[in-house]
Amino acid sequence: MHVGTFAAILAILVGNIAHPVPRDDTNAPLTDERRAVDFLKHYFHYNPQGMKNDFEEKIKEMQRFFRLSVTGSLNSETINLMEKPRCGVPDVAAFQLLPGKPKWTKNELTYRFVNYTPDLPVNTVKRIIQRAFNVWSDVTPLEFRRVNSRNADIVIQFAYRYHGDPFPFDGKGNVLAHAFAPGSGTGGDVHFDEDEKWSTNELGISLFLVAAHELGHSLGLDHSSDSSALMYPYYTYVNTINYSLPYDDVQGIQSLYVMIWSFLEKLHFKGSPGTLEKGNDVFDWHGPTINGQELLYDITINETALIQNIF
Ligand SMILES: [Ca+2]
Ligand SMILES: [Zn+2]
Ligand SMILES: [Zn+2]
Repeated sequence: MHVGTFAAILAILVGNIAHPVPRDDTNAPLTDERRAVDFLKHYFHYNPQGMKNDFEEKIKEMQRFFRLSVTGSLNSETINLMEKPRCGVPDVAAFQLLPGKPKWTKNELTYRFVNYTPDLPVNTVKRIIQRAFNVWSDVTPLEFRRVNSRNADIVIQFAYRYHGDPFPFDGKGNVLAHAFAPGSGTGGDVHFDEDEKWSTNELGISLFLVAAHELGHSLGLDHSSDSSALMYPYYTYVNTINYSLPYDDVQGIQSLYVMIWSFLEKLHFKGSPGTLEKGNDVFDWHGPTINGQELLYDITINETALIQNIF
């Protein structure tokens, strides 16, 4: 793209700041249907020219995903949800038909900051992001280390509007952040919309909650339709003091990175079930007991039951 074209697009966007949904390139106010088409294209891979992608069917798919009443029509419940603050990552992944999910093949990952939000002190941002990483490292074998080198696995950036990838931010509200699935290049990277007011509490947008959600994508998780899950696409403030990762997310991340494997390997060496301490974590393994064709393992981490039939 020529620099001139880029500057022209930027000028159009800046001129459109008053419009809540600036993805459109005309000055006409968006009708609900136009807005819904944009929404479905971005989040549900709706292709208006496609053979099977009937608009009504896509609305139904969206309503099913969010557990709304499935009417296929643009009722107020559906329109309201489309306009709430949320993550910019699609709800239905483009690579859904490919076998397997992208995940990191090493347990020690590095991250670096490109910049910091002016909304909070630098040390507060560092501490919040570290806490957001801890949410995931607490329940997996993953470990995260902040580095300054350019080739960090996860690159964290605060940006306005166009910022070098095909997913420009949209000004204050609606899209808050996005992240890329594990991989090289931009894989794992997290971008926050600097037009949001980032905060440590319910005034503004909680940087901790959004960061923890986005890092879920960085590690390979998709969106969940469980509205209590951290990986639910829409933002809801919950108290972040002593934050505990919801069960849906624990299950999700442990289906990708199973702490149990290294634990069981060690126990198999010893040839018997038992207890193992790793850092502050206490693993307990009993079994197997036989249930039909299945071998059941009774496993707890810090006295929380985790997985039973893992083989
Ligand atoms: Ca935004
Ligand atoms: Zn998301
Ligand atoms: Zn981006």
